[in-house]
Amino acid sequence: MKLTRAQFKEDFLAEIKTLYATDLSDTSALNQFIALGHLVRRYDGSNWKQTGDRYRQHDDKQVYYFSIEFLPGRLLKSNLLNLGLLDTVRQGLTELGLDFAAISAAEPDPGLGNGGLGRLAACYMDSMASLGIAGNGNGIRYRYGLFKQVFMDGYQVELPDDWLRNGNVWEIRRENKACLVRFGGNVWMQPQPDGSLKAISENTDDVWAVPYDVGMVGYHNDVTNTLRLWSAELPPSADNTTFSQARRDRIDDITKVLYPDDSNSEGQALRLRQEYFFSSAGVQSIIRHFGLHHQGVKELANKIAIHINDTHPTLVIPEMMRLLMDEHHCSWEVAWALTTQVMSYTNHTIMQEALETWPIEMFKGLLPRLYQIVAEIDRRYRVAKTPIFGEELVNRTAPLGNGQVRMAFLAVIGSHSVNGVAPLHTELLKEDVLRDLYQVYPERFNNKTNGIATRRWVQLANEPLANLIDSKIGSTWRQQPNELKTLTAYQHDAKFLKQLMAVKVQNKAALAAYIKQTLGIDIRTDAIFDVQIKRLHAYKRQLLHVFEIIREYLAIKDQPEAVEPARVHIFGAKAAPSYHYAKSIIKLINALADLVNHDPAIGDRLKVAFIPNYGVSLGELIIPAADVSEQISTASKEASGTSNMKLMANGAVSLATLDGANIDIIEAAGEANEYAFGLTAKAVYGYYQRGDYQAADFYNADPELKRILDTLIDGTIPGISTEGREIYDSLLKYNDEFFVLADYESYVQQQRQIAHDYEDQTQWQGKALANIAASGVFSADLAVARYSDDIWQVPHAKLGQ
Ligand code: Z2T
Repeated sequence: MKLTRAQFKEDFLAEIKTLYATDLSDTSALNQFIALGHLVRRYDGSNWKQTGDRYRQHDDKQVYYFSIEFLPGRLLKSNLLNLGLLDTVRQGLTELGLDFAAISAAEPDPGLGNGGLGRLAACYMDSMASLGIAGNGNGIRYRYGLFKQVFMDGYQVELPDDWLRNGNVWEIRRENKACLVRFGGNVWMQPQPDGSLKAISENTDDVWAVPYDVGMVGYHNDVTNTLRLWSAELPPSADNTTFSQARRDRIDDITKVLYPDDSNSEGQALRLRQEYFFSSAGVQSIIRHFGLHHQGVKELANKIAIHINDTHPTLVIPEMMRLLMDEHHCSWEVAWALTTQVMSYTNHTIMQEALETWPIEMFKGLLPRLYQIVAEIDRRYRVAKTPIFGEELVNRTAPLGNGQVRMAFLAVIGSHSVNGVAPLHTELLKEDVLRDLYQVYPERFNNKTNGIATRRWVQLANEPLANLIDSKIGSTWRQQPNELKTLTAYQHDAKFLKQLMAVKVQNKAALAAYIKQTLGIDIRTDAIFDVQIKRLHAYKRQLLHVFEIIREYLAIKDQPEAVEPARVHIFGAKAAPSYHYAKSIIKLINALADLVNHDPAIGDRLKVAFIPNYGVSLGELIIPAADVSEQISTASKEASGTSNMKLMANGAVSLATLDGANIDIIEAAGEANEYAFGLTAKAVYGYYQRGDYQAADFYNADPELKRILDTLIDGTIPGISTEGREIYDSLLKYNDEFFVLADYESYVQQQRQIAHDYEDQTQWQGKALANIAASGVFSADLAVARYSDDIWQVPHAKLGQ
């Protein structure tokens, strides 16, 4: 939109006056942020309304992206950017003597997700709006986001994330769009005059679902879509006498806090309540909105696509069946045909412990009507498929089995599409986790490689790089990410590579300042910034990275005179509060950091910085400063990864196993520009099949590795007597479930190569450039366009090839 600086300043000062009834000089950065937020809302208000009006007028097919997590990050800068107001506002504020960076840092970062899955949902919301797709998000407005992580004595301590303390400027509470979600009670089938049966629910525990809408602003296209987050409240009619305190608490608890588990399912009833709560409220509001503009239900599948982001929203399937049958008088057959045409499902992991199942007894008690419907889906599936595939396969794949409701199977059976998030992952779904269902529904399986919001992760997070790119290839890459490819023309342009290096050093200085301020560690900007940022998980193998640090430490101690480039190892990682082993690794890293950072013999040649409370905002600071991107999961375990893509787009080279999207990154940027190592997924599966992995063999065969492992238990690293032993035992006594020892040698070899290659900065920056240039293919815009074409069948803005 058009806005002069003078007009903006006038608007801003008026907003401050209205909101705070005081002078600008008397307001905090938070006050200023809130005033700016209000202003942005006002500037965007007509776009948001008109987008909804236009969708209604044109009767556009709507996509609903259901996700139990959304990690949008701070919205001020990205909304300003997308509205075309960033420079005007930044300059205007500067002219008012204000600090724009401090104001945007005052915005709380909504931590409504654990990691990749939640961030992916947010990237896709951005792309849907930017491609003009009628895309809506549907999720939960958690009162508390993912815990805030602090370290005490090197241990992780979790503090509540009270992110709504000062309200949320971006949301609109729409109680007029609220609906009731029913739990528990009992169901009986009431005979109807026409001879049919109607399900009647009684004595239910009713919860009032209130939506809070947040605008998702498209990039320079006047589109603002809606992310709808549901909050659980007491139904308005309920007074103190009819609702016990226990029942009030039960309602309050539903949307109180995000479960802090990444790739793990705890199986608690409250989580099932959360899942049904936002699935039911979402489907009810979709059907209500649809009903306003359409006569029959027949059009439903032409006008609505519902996407199930992992299994958490799978209950949308039986919930839609319930609504169509119980409230809109559809037959089972009609309801089922519509439901399966509407639904599509993305799987995000092959880790067995993350596959959701619910005990039938729990499910039945909490959701009696839904249970009847799931049981009928199960019955019909068995009847239809047993003659073709036999009883055994059908038993293995039916929605009900072993006393459990199996959510992934229900999701596949109730959808027309199921996708993995990288080619290897999709192949493993077909061969392993979902192989039996792949026999039944081969045509439903497809791959959609993940993507990232390049505008947030490069344009906003790394403005110096974005400007440098503009100076060479113009600025249309911001909408046409494939144009980044043309940067390869500068692969051997020494002047350009120097500029690229200067950008990196500038970003490193910003991160170094933060590390100095928060951790008190001095780091050199000419050091290799070796970065691993992701949830703490055994399969992600932060431990392998630790072994490299110990190796470097011992090498300097052994040979103080050897010259190697300085290194900084940077970690960001939260551990699930109940994940004991992950917490031990955190303690190990912090203890090692203590040892290394304070050893005078080491000086500034090696530093370890474990930055607490990693999340979207810290990612925006760390990623632009990275030289090396550690993507070192055991091959086959990381479905895709997305930090790998963000780091690549910012010119880090990948030190990577052949896992998830690493494989595709290596192919896109060229092998010569990455550092691949380790067992292939095939080799890992080979070990499983033969059952002949012997971790101790690697320990015994390699004296350097043995010495490193021994530091865990011999007192070399102070303060880890319990954790060191536990980790040591996980490798040798329990045979190293994630093949850390098997991959050690090839990993270290690549680390040595990196140290060597980094010395030649021209060559090194050439690799960085190759990564930036190849990163366009991992843009979320392209990923969302593929979902739109292949799965949702909705139109979108054109993207060049
Ligand atoms: C999650 O972030 C991911 C998978 C999950 O499986 C759960 C969560 Cl919270 C249930 C991650 C994958 O681990 C990662 O490889 C992938 O890139 C990301 O989802 C987005 O697809």
